[in-house]
Amino acid sequence: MFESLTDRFDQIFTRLRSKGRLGDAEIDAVLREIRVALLEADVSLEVVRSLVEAIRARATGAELSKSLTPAQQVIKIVNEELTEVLGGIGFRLSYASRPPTVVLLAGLQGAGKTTAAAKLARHFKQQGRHPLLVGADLQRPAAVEQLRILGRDVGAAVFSEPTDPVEVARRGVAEAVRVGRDVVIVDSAGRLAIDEELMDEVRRVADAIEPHYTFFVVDAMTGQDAVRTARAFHETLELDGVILTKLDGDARGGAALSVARVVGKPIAFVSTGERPDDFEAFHPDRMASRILGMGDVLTLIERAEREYDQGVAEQAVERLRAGKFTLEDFHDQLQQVKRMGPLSGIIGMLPGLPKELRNAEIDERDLARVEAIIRSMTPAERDDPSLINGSRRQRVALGSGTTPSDVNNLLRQFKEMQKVMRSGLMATALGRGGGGRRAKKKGGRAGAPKGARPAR
Ligand SMILES: Nc1nc2c(ncn2[C@@H]2O[C@H](COP(=O)(O)OP(=O)(O)O)[C@@H](O)[C@H]2O)c(=O)[nH]1
Ligand SMILES: [Mg+2]
Repeated sequence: MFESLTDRFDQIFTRLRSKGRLGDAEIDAVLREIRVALLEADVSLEVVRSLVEAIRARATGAELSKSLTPAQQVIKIVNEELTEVLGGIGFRLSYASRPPTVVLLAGLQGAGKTTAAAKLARHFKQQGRHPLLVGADLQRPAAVEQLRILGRDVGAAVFSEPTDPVEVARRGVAEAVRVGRDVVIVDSAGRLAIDEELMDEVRRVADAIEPHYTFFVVDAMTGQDAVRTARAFHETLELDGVILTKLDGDARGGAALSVARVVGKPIAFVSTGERPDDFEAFHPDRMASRILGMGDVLTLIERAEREYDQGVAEQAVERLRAGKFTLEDFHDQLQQVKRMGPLSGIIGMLPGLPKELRNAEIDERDLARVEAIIRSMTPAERDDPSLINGSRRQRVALGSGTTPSDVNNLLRQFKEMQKVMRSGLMATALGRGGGGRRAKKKGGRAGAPKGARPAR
């Protein structure tokens, strides 16, 4: 969602690098450009001001390093200040010494609280905890039902009863104690706009259960409204962090850059879609370098570790080594990559990509076409594509809704790929740093289910 901002910084930094020395005039010019870029991205004015001033103070000060060029120094300062705006060292949750750890979600209606509650439950489960979801949104009859459905999806128990929100929250916590659940996530009611009644209700819920963590859930697509809402909730509740939702939307992203600063608490989690696993812990430093076009390799690696099935990966490496990598294996690998989310998102995390590539429209349908073609082949054909003659090609094309020349293209590309692999280069590379060894380190849990990585 920060693409346009990333492009702007890319331009600014490219110009900057072409300059040898940076005098006051050059620095002024750069700061002006940064200011415009941030404002255009919808970052709130006060945040832009404080950010630009912080950069100015350091860039014109005596903070000089011999090992960096002037341009690199400015980039480093911008990176660090942007990290600061996004919440500095970030959010760390420590579990209560006397369980349960109580978490309260607050925010406007439609912000994504109920969805985030279920995603949080899943997150805690991945960390080996036993969460209880508490449905304290009694405004809409369907709200508790929605929570129950989402809770079932992520395999978390849900508690609610048709009394009143404060009572439900209190009894939810008591229920967790009774049945030995170590995390309680309370989903509260929202309104379409801030009003006294709403604020009063969440305040009473918070007073009753004294949560260890109160998260403000906010829709990143609401722009400057998000900043106003954040301020109102900040004044009412003692917030501990922000959950930014709908980062998959095509907003300019400025609100995301403003909210943490406004409430003085870090962004703790971000939600990037409607699926339960479109949810990530937020790392200000990583996001800053992503915005500045410097990539986010750490997140990419983490996601790969989470989504990649070790068993499948190891098998592929073995088959590569043995020179037996078939279309069937290729198909399996495609499935794995797909689990990591849309390709465009993955590309955005790679460092140092030229702008054209970063912004290339990746057509996920190409991938779907390749899959369809492979699926339309018989196992024998997947194993040995040389079987595919004219009539078989016709059949595969028909079965996959493609053309014989699509089928041909895929087969040709696959042959090229196999050639590279047979040369042994890829197999050794993968064998050395790839899945095999890593899996052994983890106690050889080959085929461990998705999400089975140890808690961080
Ligand atoms: N695209 C997208 N939709 C989301 C995200 N989070 C929530 N939603 C959707 O936003 C709508 C409102 O979410 P809900 O959790 O019911 O909001 P609540 O009123 O705050 O509880 C639902 O349709 C969700 O599926 C997200 O990160 N991305
Ligand atoms: Mg809700």
